[in-house]
Amino acid sequence: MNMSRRKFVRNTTLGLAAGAAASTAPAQPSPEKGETPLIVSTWPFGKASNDAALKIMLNGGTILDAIEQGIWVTESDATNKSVGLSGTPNAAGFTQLDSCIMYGPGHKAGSVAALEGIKHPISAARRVMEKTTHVMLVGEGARIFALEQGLESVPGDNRELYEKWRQHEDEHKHKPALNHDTIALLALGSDGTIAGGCSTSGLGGKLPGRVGDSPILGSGLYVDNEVGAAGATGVGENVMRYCASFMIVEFMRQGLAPHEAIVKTINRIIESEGRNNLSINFVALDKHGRYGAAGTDAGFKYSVTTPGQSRVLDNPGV
Ligand code: SD4
Repeated sequence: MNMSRRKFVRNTTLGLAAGAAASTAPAQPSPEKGETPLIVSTWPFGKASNDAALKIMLNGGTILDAIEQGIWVTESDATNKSVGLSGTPNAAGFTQLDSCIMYGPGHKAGSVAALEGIKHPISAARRVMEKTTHVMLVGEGARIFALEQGLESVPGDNRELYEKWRQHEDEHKHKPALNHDTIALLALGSDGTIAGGCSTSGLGGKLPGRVGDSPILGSGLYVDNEVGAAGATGVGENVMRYCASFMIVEFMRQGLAPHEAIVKTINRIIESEGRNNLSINFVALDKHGRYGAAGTDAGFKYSVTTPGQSRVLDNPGV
């Protein structure tokens, strides 16, 4: 395809999608004009990670450094009870972490699950991708690998935090969004490269060994360099049974704008489940620099950052 035709196709696609998105999601900001780098992440706490990631990219760092070090910010935040070692422990009183990273070129990925005592699971996931021939390591094997890689480790458990969580367990059960908040962070570089990362301590009080959607490629995160990327937050069991991030990217491949692709995916899951109290929320961006988000949790918010602005946006709903 020559340059002018490519431009025409792109502009036409943007125009059609912009119109359709506006009719289904009035709260959604109109698609940006492809400003890059573009970073989109889940929840308001994602903004600090986005800002760190953008800084790295603007200073000539790689998109993978941006993803990894951006997520470090949230993993290091001791006030965050759902990402990193400060995350709410499992039913045995230990915080087990799930994380993955995907790099568009070459469709590369690394992942760790049920990882204990490692400060930056996103770094463990990146090392799996870059230093091994495997894609996913779990449990003690993942921990030993991370230690061998020289990653920072922290001993001990979070029993005190677990006891506090137990006292409010019922309340959390009725408000699932309070119970868990993963960071899924997606980036589009100015050269068209797409990458993403995901990190979480998962559901508070989960059974030891329980793995959620976040480290499962295609569920908590999916990247396709020709199309875009999507990431999830919410009840992993309701995401991973549908490969929801993969589904969103595939709908974008068919021509839907990110928000439309998310809404279509959520509605398919709602229809299949016969209920909408699923606590499933997604962010997505595409190759053109458009982004979107939506979820079943009214309180879900997301963060969008470009060189022009960095902001937290409301869930436009489904
Ligand atoms: C999980 N999806 O472990 C994660 C938790 C989460 O917002 O995203 N919370 O199921």
